[in-house]
Amino acid sequence: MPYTKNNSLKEWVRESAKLTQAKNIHWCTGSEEEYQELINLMLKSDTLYKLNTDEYRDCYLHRSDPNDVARTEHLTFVCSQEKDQAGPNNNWMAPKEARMLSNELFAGSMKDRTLYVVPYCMGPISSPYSQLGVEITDSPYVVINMKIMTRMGTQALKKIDEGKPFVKGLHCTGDLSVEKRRILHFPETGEIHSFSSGYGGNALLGKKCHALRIASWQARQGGWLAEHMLIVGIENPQGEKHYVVAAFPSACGKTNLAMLIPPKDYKGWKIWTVGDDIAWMHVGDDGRLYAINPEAGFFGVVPGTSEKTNPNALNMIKQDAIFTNVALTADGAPWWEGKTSGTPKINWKGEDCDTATGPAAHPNSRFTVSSKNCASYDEAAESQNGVPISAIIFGGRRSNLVPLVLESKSWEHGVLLGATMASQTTAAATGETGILRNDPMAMNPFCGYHFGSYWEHWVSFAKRATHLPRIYNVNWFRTDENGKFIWPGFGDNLRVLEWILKRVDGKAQAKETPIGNLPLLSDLNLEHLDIDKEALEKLCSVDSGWIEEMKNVDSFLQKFEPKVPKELWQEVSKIKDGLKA
Ligand code: OXD
Ligand code: MN
Repeated sequence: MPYTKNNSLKEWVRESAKLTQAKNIHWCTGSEEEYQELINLMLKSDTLYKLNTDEYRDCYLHRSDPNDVARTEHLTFVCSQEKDQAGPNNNWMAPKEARMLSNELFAGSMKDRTLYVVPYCMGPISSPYSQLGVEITDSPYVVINMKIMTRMGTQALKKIDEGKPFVKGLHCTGDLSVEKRRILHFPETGEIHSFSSGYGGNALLGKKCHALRIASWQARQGGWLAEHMLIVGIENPQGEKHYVVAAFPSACGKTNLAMLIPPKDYKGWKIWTVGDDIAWMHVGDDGRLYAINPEAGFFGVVPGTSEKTNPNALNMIKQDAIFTNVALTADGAPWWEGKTSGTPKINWKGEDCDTATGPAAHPNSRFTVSSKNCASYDEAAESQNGVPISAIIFGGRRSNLVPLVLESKSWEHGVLLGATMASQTTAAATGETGILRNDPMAMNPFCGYHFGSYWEHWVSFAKRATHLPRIYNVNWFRTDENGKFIWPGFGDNLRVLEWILKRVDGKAQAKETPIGNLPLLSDLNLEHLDIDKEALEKLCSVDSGWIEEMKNVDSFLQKFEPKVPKELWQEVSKIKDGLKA
């Protein structure tokens, strides 16, 4: 065992090796040589394939077990001391019972396998807002992905050796059976136990398990926010730059929005990408909210990525990327639905492709790539203090009712907008897709505690910060009577962001309505946009369905009583009164 001054780490690695009966222990350094050695090991064992090197430099494909391709929310538990703390939004298991089950599952589970110790840092290595963790895993796939997604290895271990606290994550691939699969979180002690899945959201423990479920719990204690949000900088031709954060449920376009290419008529505008999935926000000395991205890479959904939807992503995955569950062309290039070149020959399961029997690439196939590969990467992603936030955006996938953009009237009203978000389900989690479900702040699968207390925490920022950002709700997904999207989306979403920033700077008007402030079409830049003005008018007005919607809001919030903050009920009453009037 290498020298680590941290006795708690030493002891935990020793205990875990004993429990799992691992054959070897490998302490990860995070070096390039180590990455290459693990790649070679996986190539040899046929768990990784090298892609066409002319088009894709140093890129690889991994295929998952077909029943392990997405997050499994029904097998994910928050094991807090009190059931009530986990809330109705989480599955709960008593910590004692969870530890007993975990001991049974992990006993002897790494026999004949190497146990990798993966020290990592979430956030810039020297930032006071970053956090450390160590993942123990038997999966080389997890190690190479953690190397891309986090600041992994010696640099993180050095901080842990200095005595800094760290989250302990124990992961084992097991036999990948769903019966034995459990993703257990112990928020009070900062521990995660994940068994029988190799899928990113279940197995790369720095991501959803640490940076959202455990971190959201810690953020409540520490007076900060851990959110499922992208962070993007928008610079106008005058050189003025604003950062916004935006929460959307999984697979609803966060990656596309984080690195969008401005439309052709937006000459001189620039987009800067800080993060595409998670934001940790704190109040700065000046009373503003600042955000850091705890991650160092993107674990993005591949299908749909094209020259039209996300040219930056299309380019950034042409080198040093790991693909999971995409299809292959005859010449060994990756292929996915939405890719405009090539033809699939082998599907994501490794079988001859027959698109009549299903998609060639899995709908939740992914790329893993360093943030620095992205042409719009912002150096500010390394800033120790993070970036100042001018607006917070919530958005869901709603085919009707919810307008293109809505501005909240106050912080509390904005928290209600986030708390009552709903969205159609996607392939990022197992289960039926396209079902409308409530997804407050896009945190339904990720908030590590009771939503009532979480909203109370959000509301409390009205007292913690003097210069809070304005809150907005957007919906790119409204469809017309033929089921066609009304708003073009992708790069054109900058038109909506521009309106938001004009509002922030006091340079645009708004229509005040009971549900919030809506844009005047004259304030939206619609030049060169081929869009039906009548449909757009509808998209920017109050739909008659809102009276019914407020009944749904009511019954949804009731589920979290008695912990719903009174401020949210007051906002509900104001909207209902306004709609009646
Ligand atoms: C993700 C997710 O992988 O939200 O980011 O599922
Ligand atoms: Mn996500």
